[in-house]
Amino acid sequence: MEYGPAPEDASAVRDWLRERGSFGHFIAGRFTRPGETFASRDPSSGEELAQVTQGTARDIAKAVRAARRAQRSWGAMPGHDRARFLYAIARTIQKRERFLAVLESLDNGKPIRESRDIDVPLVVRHFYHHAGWAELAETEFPGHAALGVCGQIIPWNFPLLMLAWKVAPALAAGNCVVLKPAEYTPLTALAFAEICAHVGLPAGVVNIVTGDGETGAALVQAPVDKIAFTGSTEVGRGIARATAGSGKRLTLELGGKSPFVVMEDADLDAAVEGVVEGVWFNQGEVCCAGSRILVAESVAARFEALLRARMGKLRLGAPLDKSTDVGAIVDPVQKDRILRILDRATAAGAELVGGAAAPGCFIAPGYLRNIAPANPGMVEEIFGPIATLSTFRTPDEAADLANNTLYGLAASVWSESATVATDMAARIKAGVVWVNCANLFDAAAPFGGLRDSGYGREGGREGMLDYLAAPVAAQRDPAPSE
Ligand code: TXE
Repeated sequence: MEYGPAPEDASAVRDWLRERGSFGHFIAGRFTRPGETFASRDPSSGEELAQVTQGTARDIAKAVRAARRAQRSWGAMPGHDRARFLYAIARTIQKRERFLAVLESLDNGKPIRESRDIDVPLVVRHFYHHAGWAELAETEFPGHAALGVCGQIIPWNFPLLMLAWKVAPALAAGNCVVLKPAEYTPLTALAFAEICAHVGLPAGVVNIVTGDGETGAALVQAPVDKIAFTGSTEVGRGIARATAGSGKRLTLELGGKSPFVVMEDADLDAAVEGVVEGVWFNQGEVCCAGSRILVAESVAARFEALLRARMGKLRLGAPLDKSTDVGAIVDPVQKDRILRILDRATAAGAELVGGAAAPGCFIAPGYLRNIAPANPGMVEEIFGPIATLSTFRTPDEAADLANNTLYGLAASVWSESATVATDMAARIKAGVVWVNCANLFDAAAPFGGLRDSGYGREGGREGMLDYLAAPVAAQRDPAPSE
């Protein structure tokens, strides 16, 4: 298979951007005229890609009204008719896979191999999967109704995939949406808006309003029936406070500091490959990154030697270069944030191996060793290509260290013994635990966190239930005689 975009793919994206130049919002099935705009840039070069409109509270109100109008007929439509639109969206994305992958890598900085082989195929899979749920809506969820209008706020690390995780189940369940993409990466959401128009999705079912945190805050305040948020724990907490007592349904997918536990009997070569996928994938900008590596002391020296050798082979480079393993950090602000945490971690005594900053938005993969449990590098979500490496002597100690965090999003356990692996997996408090793998996702497998990592699930049946109101009978308290 030939990797990397052919030159004409990148030029098709550049032509598309040049033709549009400046984007308005997508409301009621059409693009509005651009208002006050800001630039979306290629983080690897700093080049401006397009101007995008900063959404105001009025824009949000207009989008919510459009969604409300559309929801009456969308929610009343038989599930198999809604499914036809979801299938059409999936097929169109599939046809435009290369275009969307290049656009995503330009806007976000991620390697083209990842956007093309992971992000966009998972997006397609998500829409196909939820077309299936739409087909089955009446039989699988009898008596359930759509919630109504859902406000959705997404981050910049997997822009189109996070859109798919939110939009597909909402639509399958009969809701209409107002989605706000992250300010660093709005472009694939705007391309998605064109796809909605192209497949003839009824006007107002999907509305996209671009902008920053202020636009997001306006959406949280708007008269919607649900807010679905993925982003930082700090903003998530603020949204929980802002929606408390409002009757709005809320799901939050927040940060993580997930343990990556290498037991004494693990296949160390496989575990090292797991680190590449679990920590250095997507520049480490992954909420469920297995960023705290905990390794059995008896094999730690061998594991670290293998890890260091593998790390040295990773290629830091231009996102559109087919041989790049680690691309650009999404924005200079995020790069500074990562470097500040690393400074505090080393000032507190940790030793940084690799992890050098390079000009532009680049940081080489690395890890922190000799790191104390209370070191900021061990406690805070770094959200960059830097892991921590520490050791344990017994499985009890491993479980204690794994759970020594306020987060609870994911974990990864490595062992050649099914018993050892599943015993450890059961002791870790996390929404998902992978055994002998890391960062594997599927549309049918619900994903979501515990504790400070948030609540609610995305994907599969549980994900659908988070976009449906319980049947009226189930909402009633049973009478004492029942
Ligand atoms: O996130 P924000 P930032 C973590 C990660 C990262 C840190 C900061 O540790 O380093 O957060 O990233 C919108 N009301 N994650 O500052 O601000 C914002 O416009 C409503 C983990 O970029 O949370 C964007 O669309 N919305 C994470 C989205 O929230 C608001 C992914 C996320 O941005 C808002 C991203 C407000 N008051 C960052 N303020 C994950 N779980 O995957 C901002 N937003």
